[in-house]
Amino acid sequence: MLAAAVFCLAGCGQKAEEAKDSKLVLGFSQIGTESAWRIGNTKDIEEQAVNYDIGLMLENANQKQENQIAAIRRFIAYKVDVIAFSPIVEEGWDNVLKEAKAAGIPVILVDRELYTTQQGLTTCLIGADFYKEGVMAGEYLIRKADSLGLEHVNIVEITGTQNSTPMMQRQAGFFDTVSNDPRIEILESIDGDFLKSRGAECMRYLLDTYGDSIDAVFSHNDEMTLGALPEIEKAGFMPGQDIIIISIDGGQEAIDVLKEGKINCVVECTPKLGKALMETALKLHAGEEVEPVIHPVEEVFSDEQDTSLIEPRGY
Ligand code: GYE
Repeated sequence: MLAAAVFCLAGCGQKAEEAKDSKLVLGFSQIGTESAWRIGNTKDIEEQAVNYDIGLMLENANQKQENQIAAIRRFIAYKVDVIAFSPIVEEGWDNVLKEAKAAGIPVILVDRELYTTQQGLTTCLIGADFYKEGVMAGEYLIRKADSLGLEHVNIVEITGTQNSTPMMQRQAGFFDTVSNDPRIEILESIDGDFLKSRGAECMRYLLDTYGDSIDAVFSHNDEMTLGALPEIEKAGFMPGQDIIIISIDGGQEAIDVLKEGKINCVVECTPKLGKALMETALKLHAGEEVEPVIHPVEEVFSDEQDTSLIEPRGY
C-alpha cells in the first residue's frame, strides 16, 4: 500500500517533491517468494520501514534478474534517495549500477553479494556470513560421524541457485571443512534452486542413483529439505535416523521437523535484516560513513541440544 502511495506521489509533480523531501524514500528490489526465509525477510523490511518512518518502494522480481534490473531502473527514474536489493546471482549488474552511480543514488546490497568489474558501485553489504554457515554445517557432520562412530559417510548436497552468493559460499565453507576428514565422501552436488519442488526432484534422482548408500544430505535451505524429506520416506528410509539431514535457514517449519527428529541439524540464517538496512539508509542519506559489511550473529540448532527449548522463530 505504501509503495503504491509513493509511486503516486512521485508522479504528481511539486507536491510529490515536497512529500519526498520530508521522508527518506528507499527503493528495494526483492528476489521473489521462493522460501519462508524470503517471505520473512520481506515482512521484516516492510515492518522496519514503518518503524523508521521510511517510504518504501518494494518490488518483487519473481526470481528473475531482468525484473530486478528493471526495478532498479524505475527507482532511478523516480529519484529515490537510496536503492537496496538482494542480487539473485552475482554477475550481470555493472550497467544498471553505473546508472545508479551516475544518478548519485547510493546502493546497499541486502542478503547477497555481487561481482562488478568496477569498484565503488555499491556502498555496503548487510547479510549473513554464508561461508561460516557452510563451515558450521560441516562441523556438525563431523561431530555426528564421531558420535555415531561412523567409518565412512557418503553425502549428497542439494545446492541453492547456481552462481548465487549463498550457494557458492555455503558449498565452499562445507567442502573446506569436510574435505579434511577422510571418512567423508561427497557423492554428488545437484542444483535445487532453493525451491521445495526442486528439492523433491533432486532427492528422487539422488535416491534412484545412489539408493541406500546415501548416509547424509546437506541441503542449502529449509525449503529444499522439506521437499526432500517425503521422498526419503517414500523410498523406505527414516530421515534423521537412516540418513543424517542438515539444513540451513531455521524457519519455524524446519525447526518443528527438527523437534520431531526428522532433521538433525539446522544452521540458522536470519532474514531479519530490516533494522540494519533502515539505519544504513538513513546514514547514507545523511552523508555518513557506513560499515562495509554487516553480518548478523547466527547459531546452530541440532539434535545435540534440547530442541524443546528453541524459541519461536518468527519466520
Ligand atoms: O537461505 C534461502 C533463500 O539468500 C540467504 O535465499 C538467502 C537464501 C536463503 O531463498 O532460503
